[in-house]
Amino acid sequence: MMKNQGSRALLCICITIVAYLTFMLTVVVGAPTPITTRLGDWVIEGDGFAIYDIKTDTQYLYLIGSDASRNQWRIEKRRIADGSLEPSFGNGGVVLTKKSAFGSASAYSVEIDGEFMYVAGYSMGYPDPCGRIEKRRLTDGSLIWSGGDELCLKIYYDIAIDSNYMYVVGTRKSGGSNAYAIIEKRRLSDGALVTSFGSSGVVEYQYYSGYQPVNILLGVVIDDHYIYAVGTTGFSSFKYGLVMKRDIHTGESAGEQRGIDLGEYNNLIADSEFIYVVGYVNQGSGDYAWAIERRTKNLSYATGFGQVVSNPSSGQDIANALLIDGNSLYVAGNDMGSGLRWRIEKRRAGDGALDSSFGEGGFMVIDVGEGGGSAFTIAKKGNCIYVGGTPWRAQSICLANFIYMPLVLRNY
Ligand SMILES: [Ca+2]
Repeated sequence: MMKNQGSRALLCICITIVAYLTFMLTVVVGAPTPITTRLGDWVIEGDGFAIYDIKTDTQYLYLIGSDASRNQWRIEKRRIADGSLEPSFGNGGVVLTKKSAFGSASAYSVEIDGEFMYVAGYSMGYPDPCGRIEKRRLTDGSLIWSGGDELCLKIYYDIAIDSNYMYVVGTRKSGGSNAYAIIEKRRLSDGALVTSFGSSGVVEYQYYSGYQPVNILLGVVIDDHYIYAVGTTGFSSFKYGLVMKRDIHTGESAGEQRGIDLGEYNNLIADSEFIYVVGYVNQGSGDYAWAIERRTKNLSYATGFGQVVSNPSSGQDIANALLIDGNSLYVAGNDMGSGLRWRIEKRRAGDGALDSSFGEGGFMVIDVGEGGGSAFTIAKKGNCIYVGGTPWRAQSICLANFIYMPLVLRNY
């Protein structure tokens, strides 16, 4: 009996001490310390013209875009830890594709699976561009196959993959203009078109027609049943954002929205319930503002927030890319205020409000030097995000996180 009473007394003392410590720590720490943001451990710059997409796996970043001369693709594999090139990939960490004989060339989008990368873009032909897709091995960058647009009329802007297929979006030229928005479904194994989709593997879409129409898809995501793609439709002097939903097997339309605002949609992501779309809305008089939209999978504006407009300057501010992480959205683009600079915003996915714990009240502006530039892609791994754009530059931005300790104690 005495022994049990002694244990109980000890237990009581222990509980009291833990409770006291918890109380003291809560008092000392106060409200949870806001997450603070710092520039990450490394920045790389200067090797090419533009980085248009970055993907991550456990240890590496894969960066794609155009080389300094802007007439061939540049693909890099870098270590996440320090940003250094991985020497076993390509030539010292870099793959440069064959130069275009007719002008510009650029890779715009990359997707990776456990073993391969799938890169989409174009290489200028004569007189029109040739859409191009390459499948390469992640370990060494070796080419498995390349293919795409044999007729040389297309530009591919974005690519999504599932376990067997790729879905590539872009535009087909006609009469010198970006006349048709396109979606192609191809096999990952050999790049062949899947003929049961659309017309022999291709969906072509034209809302505005006539003299020099613009119909382009710039971003694509998929779920198990549908393809969601965004872009623009109109003419060069007035363009409207375009959102399309298509059956993933047949390519048949399952919905469509043409934005109420003048502007363009540049990219999108999806979670289980919503799609999130970014681009710009044209405010008139040369003033563009970021547009960040949340739509249901029926493409209508979601309740909570449908559209947020962010206008950091009176110039042409454009949002280019985004990612979702838990309940947060990170959006990357440019800020035309006092020159062209990268801008990154962190917003709450539920209501679209800026998350004031990030950067300067919810956003960061990065001066990328003379000549300026824009952020075109954003990826995340652990507590760091990786942003790439023009000029050729990849920047790590890390969240120094002091929030966990008091929260863990409060859970007790
Ligand atoms: Ca503006």
